[in-house]
Amino acid sequence: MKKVILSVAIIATIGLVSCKNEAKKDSTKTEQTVSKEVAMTNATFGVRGNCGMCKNTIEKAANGVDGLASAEWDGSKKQIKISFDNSKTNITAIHKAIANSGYDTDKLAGNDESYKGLPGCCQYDRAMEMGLKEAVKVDDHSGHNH
Ligand SMILES: [Cu+2]
Repeated sequence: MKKVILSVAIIATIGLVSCKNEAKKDSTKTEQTVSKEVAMTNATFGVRGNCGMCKNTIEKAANGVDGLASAEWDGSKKQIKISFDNSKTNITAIHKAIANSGYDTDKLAGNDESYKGLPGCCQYDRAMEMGLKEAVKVDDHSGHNH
């Protein structure tokens, strides 16, 4: 009976050691990813839009640009945060890709045909403010108590 307990303990120890080794490998991987990201150019600019579907369309358009690392549109600030490899693309190409999908950026007007093809809820107000410093509440009508 003691032998059984002992061998279980040994197996458990081996298991722990191998887990530790795996963890070490993982941290090396993470460091490599971080050093890659350092070479990326980050930018933020205004993009008009309404909802989660707009977010998908805008981010998909930006991500379609070769050299784009990440794109995140903030619906409450009406702006996009991007990260890209500036040896492969530039900020103007990203503005163009978003405008082609029908969305206005703070530099380029969205393509009219694409805008008309957007679902009704996504046909945003083309005069709305974008690139806001303070987040505005989206689709929230509970704050009308003044
Ligand atoms: Cu939408």
